[in-house]
Order: sequence, then structure tokens, then C-alpha cells
Amino acid sequence: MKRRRTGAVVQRALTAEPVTLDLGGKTAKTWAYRGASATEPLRGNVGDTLKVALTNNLPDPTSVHWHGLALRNDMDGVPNLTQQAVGPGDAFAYEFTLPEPGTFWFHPHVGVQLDRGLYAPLIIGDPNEKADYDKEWVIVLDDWLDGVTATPDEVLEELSQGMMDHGGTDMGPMRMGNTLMGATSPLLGGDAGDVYYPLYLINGQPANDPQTFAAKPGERIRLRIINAGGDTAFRFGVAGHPLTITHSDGFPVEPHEAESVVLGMGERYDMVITAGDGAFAVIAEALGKQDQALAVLRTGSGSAPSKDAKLPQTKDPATAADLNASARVALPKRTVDRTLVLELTGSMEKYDWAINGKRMDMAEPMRDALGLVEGERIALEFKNSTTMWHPMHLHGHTYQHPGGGPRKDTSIVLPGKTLRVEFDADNPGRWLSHCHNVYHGEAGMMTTIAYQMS
Ligand SMILES: [Cu+2]
Repeated sequence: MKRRRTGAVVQRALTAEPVTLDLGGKTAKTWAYRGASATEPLRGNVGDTLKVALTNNLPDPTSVHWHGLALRNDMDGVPNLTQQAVGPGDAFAYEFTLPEPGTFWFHPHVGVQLDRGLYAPLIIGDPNEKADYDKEWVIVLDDWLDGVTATPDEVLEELSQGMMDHGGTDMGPMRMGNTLMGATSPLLGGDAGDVYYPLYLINGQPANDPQTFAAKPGERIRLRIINAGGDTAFRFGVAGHPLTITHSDGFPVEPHEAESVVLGMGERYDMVITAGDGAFAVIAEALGKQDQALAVLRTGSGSAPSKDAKLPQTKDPATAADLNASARVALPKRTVDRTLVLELTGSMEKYDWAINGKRMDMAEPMRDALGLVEGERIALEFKNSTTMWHPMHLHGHTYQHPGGGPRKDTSIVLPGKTLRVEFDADNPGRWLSHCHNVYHGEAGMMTTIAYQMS
């Protein structure tokens, strides 16, 4: 793969460390990064060299995975596959060229650390892009439990026992320990998620202490939305404001108007809104979980929106299926050289989430690697044989959805459905493909796709 280089170097220090947060009055001990956060993104331009000096001040090993980037394989941050995990007290120097402009993010690829506070946006600018907006806001959505109800490791332990989902009650989903029974959403084809979260956050703030975004009426604002959640799909919208979706997972799409948009874990959408006059609720509805994250868009006087403000339920929200890639990022038409079938298997009862019936052991990630040859056009079929949706992610590449659909690296695959995407094998290395439900991934719903430079 040819990578443009500007010669500029962006240098940052990043320290993973224990911290104590105030989440709207709740004190939470957690792990987070010093040097980057939801409100302090890393930024660079396409072609710049990013140098990040990671220091691990956690009691556990960690790593940094640069989600969505077609970067050099040895910087992808997957222990036992692309590097050794960075032990407590140790350091690691990440250095790579920023390959494409867009909205990306980063997080550890060790255990369920992602469901703590260890994540931040990576925004890659394009100096040649003509910006037809006045302001730009990065909005990170998250489901939060760490240090409030349990640690993510305790939740995984609980889920791993397996459970029968007896469904919710007439009143909605039902909490049992840290799991949630009967959380369903028709938008996700049934079971929406399994984990009870006491809080939902926008840029690290809960609904009772929302972030306020200030603008002037009539300003055009680019929103870069990232779902950093562990087990929650969000339906995002801004009350009273139509969204014009412009990018999916960093790559441009033909502009698409919508009232709201659904994001699975790991997905990003960029959109433009034209600010109205007053105070408006910015809402991320936690699908199936009867709760939501909230922020406020304020351009004038008027009382702040209630924390119970709701998105309209009337129209179908946008999903990847509604979008088409911009012509300049559509894959050139060519015949498929090889089809890789990734059958998603497993169940809640056994908590044996897997790909092609094999649960990946991260101690041995090459054991069942799928092979291909550099230069091939690959069709990747995510065949969901389970009764639950999965947000499937491919490292090191951005594939295209069928029928001229959007370029993406993370896609919702509904229960019983198959999603067939295509990509060009132009970035040799050992790459993971996995479910971005962090608990499903850690339970084994991962595989490796590997190829050498030919
Ligand atoms: Cu999954």
C-alpha cells in the first residue's frame, strides 16, 4: 500500500493509569489515559507521522489499537499477534503514518479494558478538504459501569457462567446482577445487549450533568460521532435538527438526510447540522436498555432540555444500509478472487461466542488463521447464525458494503443475516476480525486473517 507522507511529525505522550472520576456526583475509580480523552482527541493530518510514547502505569499489561486505520501491521496493538503486551511499568513507542483522513479512535486490545475509561478519538484531518461548516465537535458515546456497579472483568466473569434470558417484564428489561434480561430492539433484530450499565455518557458526562455545546443560530456544525461502548448500540440524534450524514467510519458517503442514526460499538458517523435558535437535547438512546446519554446544544436563551427528552420514534433511523460511498472512495469494480466466510456462532446460554465454531484464545491468535494472497480482491461474508446482533470489525483495512454501499471497518450484522463486504488485500500482516461487543470478543468471537507481502 502506498502511503502519502507530509514529513510532519505529531508527537504525543500517552499514559494509561488509574484515575478517580466524578460522574455527575458518582465517584468512580477507573483506568484512563493521561494525554488523551473524549474531550482531548489526538489530531494529525493525513500523511503525518504519529509518534505516541505509551507508558503503562496500570497493574495489568495493556496495548493501544488504532481502530479503523490501515497502518503498518506491527503498530496495530494486538498482543501475541503484532507485539508483546506492554507490562506494568513498561513503555512502548507507537510510530506510523496516518493513512487516511477521518474520524478514528483508539483503545487497548487486552481483555475487557476497553470498557473502562481507556479510549479517545484520533481525528485525522485533510488539508485539501474544503470545509463547508463553521464548527466541528467530536462526540463520544459510552456505556459506563466501571467503579460504579462492577469492573468489566467482574462482568465478564458473570457473563461467562452463561445464562438463560427469560426475557423482560411488561415494564421492560430486567436487571439481574450486572446482566440485563429482555433488552430488545427491533432495530437490532431482537436481543439488544446483555450488560446492565448504571450510566450512559456523552464525552464522559452523564445525563444529570450534561456537556453543553455552544454555537450561534444558523451555524453549520460537523459532528463526529464515535460509539466507544462495550455492549450498547446507540440511536443518535439532535432534537429538532435533521442530520446530513457525510462520512461512515472515516470515509465520505453521498450526503444522506436522516432524523437519527444507529451506531454499533466501534462505528463512527460524521454529519452536519444547521443550528436552530434555543437549547436542544443531543440524545444517544441506548437501544433496548430504556436509558440514554444526553448533551445540550445551546445557541440562545431558553430552558435546558429535560434529561428525559426523547428522540422522535416516528421514522426509521439511518443505518449503513441507507448509505452509498462517495465515488472517490468506492472500490474499483473487479472480480472477487477469494471468499472468506466468517460464520458467527455461539449463544448466551453457553457464552461460547465464536467464529466458524472456534473460540479464539488470545494467547494463541494464529492457531486458526485464515490465509489469502496479497493483491487479491476478497469477499468477506459475515454469516450470523446466532440469535443476537454483532458489530463485526476488521483490522488494517476498510471494506465496502455491497451495491455501492459505504466504506466501513465495523458493521452491524443482524441475527440470521449475512453481510458480504469486499476489500483489497493491500496491507500484508496478521490482522484480527472480531465482534466489537467487548464481552463477545473476549469470550472468543475473533479470528485472524493473515497474509504476507508477495
Ligand atoms: Cu458479538
